[in-house]
Amino acid sequence: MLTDTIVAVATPNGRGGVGIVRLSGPKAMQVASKVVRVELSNSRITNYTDFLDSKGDKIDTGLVVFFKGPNSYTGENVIEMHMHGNPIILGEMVRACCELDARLARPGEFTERAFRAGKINLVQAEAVADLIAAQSVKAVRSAQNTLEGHFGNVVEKLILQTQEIRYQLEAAIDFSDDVSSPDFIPHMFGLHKKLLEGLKSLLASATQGAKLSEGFKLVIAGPPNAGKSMLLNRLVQSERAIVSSEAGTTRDAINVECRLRDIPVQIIDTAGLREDVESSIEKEGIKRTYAAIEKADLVIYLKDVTSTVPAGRDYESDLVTHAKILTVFNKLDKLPETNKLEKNSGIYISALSGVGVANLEDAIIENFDASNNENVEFSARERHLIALKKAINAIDAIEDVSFGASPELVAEDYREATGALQEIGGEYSTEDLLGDIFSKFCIGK
Ligand SMILES: Nc1nc2c(ncn2[C@@H]2O[C@H](COP(=O)(O)OP(=O)(O)OP(=O)(O)O)[C@@H](O)[C@H]2O)c(=O)[nH]1
Ligand SMILES: [Mg+2]
Repeated sequence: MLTDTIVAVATPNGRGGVGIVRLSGPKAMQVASKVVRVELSNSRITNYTDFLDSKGDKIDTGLVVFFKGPNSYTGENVIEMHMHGNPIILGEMVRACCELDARLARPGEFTERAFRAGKINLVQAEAVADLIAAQSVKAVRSAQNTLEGHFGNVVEKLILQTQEIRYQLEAAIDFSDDVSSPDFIPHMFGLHKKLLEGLKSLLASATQGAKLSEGFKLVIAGPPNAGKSMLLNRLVQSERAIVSSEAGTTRDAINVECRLRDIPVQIIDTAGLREDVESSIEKEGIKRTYAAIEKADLVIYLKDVTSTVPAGRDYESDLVTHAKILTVFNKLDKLPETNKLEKNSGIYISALSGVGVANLEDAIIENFDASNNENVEFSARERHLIALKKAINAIDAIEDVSFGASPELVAEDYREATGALQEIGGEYSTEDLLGDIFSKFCIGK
């Protein structure tokens, strides 16, 4: 219920110089008037005050700021209490507000209220979460751009273009002379091509933006005992996975988020691929390996350079994935120095000694095409990519003659494209989608 008044600690859990409790809703003023000792009539003015609990006993001293709705983050009356950054003090204040007339906010509820009040669209709400979660300066900048509306504005322009084509088409259908005029088809097809170009270019930059906020998926696959887990540990510089000479050590896929050369990457170590597996756990592990490979942005297929007899089948050639596969030979340290490997193609490393791993990192970054990240314009999410692809698919197959031959069908395709684009900004979003997006926020945001 949006008529509730909500309260939460807005600063991270832990101790610090300042901790902030935030109140928002129709009764925010009423609740605050009982827990501070100053008048809260002037918006955006800071006042020094004692903070009190619900019985009037002093909890702390600090600063209070009143933001009069609609000129506040949520659009409602908002009160921020800047207290000493101790979770006990902040907890006492939250409890006091709840004993008066507020309730504890759900994750993301302040931002959800900003969205519902029309202060920001859904893309901007998501950008708030991405901004808080951003792991690099580039990710911060791109989330800020999205928050400022850069991404949403491009989507908005494309929606207008899509609607414009549909309106012109519908008008022409109503006056059928227009459809048969010689200029009609080239004119409409010109607009169509321009729109498609715009959609595809937005998809390309949004894809880079999504990678920057959600991270590239790098899957390490290969036969058992190739050293996949040791390579994972080497790349993330911590002993995350068990390494052992027993074949079939890794069962479940191990997912580690890290940064390679300042780029967020999810590295996924997987169960070794082999046939004739007895254990049902390992079988399930191998199933998960294939599932991870399917979703990968890049696959490292790791082999033991010393294994002359390939253990069973070589699976590399039948991996099903859109991703590029990098063949990497491990355990270079075990080869005699005289062995001239450079003549063969592939990347040679020793996960044990670290030799060649820097080269491998270069190759990984190059293959992510992360250099494009230099110019990432804005943050984006998987959900936006799906909607953009839906819009493109709706109109991609339209040919120039279709505008004259079946204008009604073309108009319908355009209607579908518009709907898909409108999903991005959340104009017609479902409660499920909103629940899904805001539940991933932290409390207090
Ligand atoms: N000499 C040498 N040994 C290595 C190297 N990398 C891994 N090993 C050894 O190879 C064995 C297997 O390593 P793991 O990392 O567990 O191999 P894995 O590919 O994860 O194996 P599974 O999880 O069973 O599929 C261990 O005994 C490691 O110590 C390397 O670069 N050089
Ligand atoms: Mg392993």
